[in-house]
Amino acid sequence: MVQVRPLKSIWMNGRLVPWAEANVHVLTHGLHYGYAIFEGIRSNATDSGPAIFRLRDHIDRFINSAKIYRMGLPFSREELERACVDLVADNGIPEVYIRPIAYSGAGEMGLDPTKCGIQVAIAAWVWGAYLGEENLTRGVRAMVSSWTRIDSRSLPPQAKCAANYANSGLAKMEATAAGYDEPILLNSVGMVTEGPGENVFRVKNGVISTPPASSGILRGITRDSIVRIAKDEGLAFERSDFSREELFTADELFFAGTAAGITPIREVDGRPIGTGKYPTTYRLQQRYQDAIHGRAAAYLHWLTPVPTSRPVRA
Ligand code: PPE
Repeated sequence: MVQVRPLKSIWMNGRLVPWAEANVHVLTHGLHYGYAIFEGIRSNATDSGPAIFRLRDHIDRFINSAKIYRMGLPFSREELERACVDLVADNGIPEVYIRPIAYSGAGEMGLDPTKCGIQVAIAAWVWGAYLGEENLTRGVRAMVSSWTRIDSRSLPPQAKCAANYANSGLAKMEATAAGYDEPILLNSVGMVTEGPGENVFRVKNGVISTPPASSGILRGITRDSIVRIAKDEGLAFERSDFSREELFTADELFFAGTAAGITPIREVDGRPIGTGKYPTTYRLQQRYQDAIHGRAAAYLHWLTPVPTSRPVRA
């Protein structure tokens, strides 16, 4: 958990407002019923200034989440993209986590959100490694959760809806209360899905695998980037379901997400994973770092530069 340090501004419904003024009413509909969709994006420092990683893909996913929830977004894709760029530029810090959120606003209570206006806000803050800086090399200790991951029949996991994170939160609290760093959730037929805020990857006999979208996961943009990088590196990759015991017998396991980056998993349910060395994980981690920091020509098209008129602080 990281204390959020206030920055300068937050984008709310079309304009930048001072950080302290970006408030909502306690009767905000989305707060009561979880009717909010959001994104998590990162801006990173590169040699030619700050750049937002895969902005278009994140905004596209945001728009898809809105579609799934019948939310009419009052802003276009281009307006939302520009808002993210303006927000990073205005706050003057190159390395920030960007959080667009759309939610049903105050006005009517009751379960039908279509009577409430849709509000859109975008905030940014400084967020280091989600699962701990030291765990980027050491790896986290995970446990398989007793909570079943939500699925498309109840809460569609492919929509990044706030309500999904109540399920994630139950699993996360269970894991931390039991002395672990992070849970891994299984679906209703017992196959591995994902972490509470990251996708899961396995390496076995030189083959990298990750559960398919049909297992009931968020289609991660980091996940997609890893698939592309693995291909480019000539590594064998497949989308395939795997079970709990296949976690235990993996050579390497790792979590992947915008906030978490690529974080090795060193233990599951008290069983050490592989030999405790993560050559494939580190190799992907290195290439991913190169990609997000503009050091890999092949992935420069994933970056949206943020124009800065003034010197920026790291
Ligand atoms: N699964 C879930 C459930 C998930 O929340 C995320 C992102 C991912 C997979 C990975 O998706 P992507 O970031 O596109 O590679 N989780 C966000 C953190 C949520 C939080 O606020 O906590 C994130 O990484 O931004």
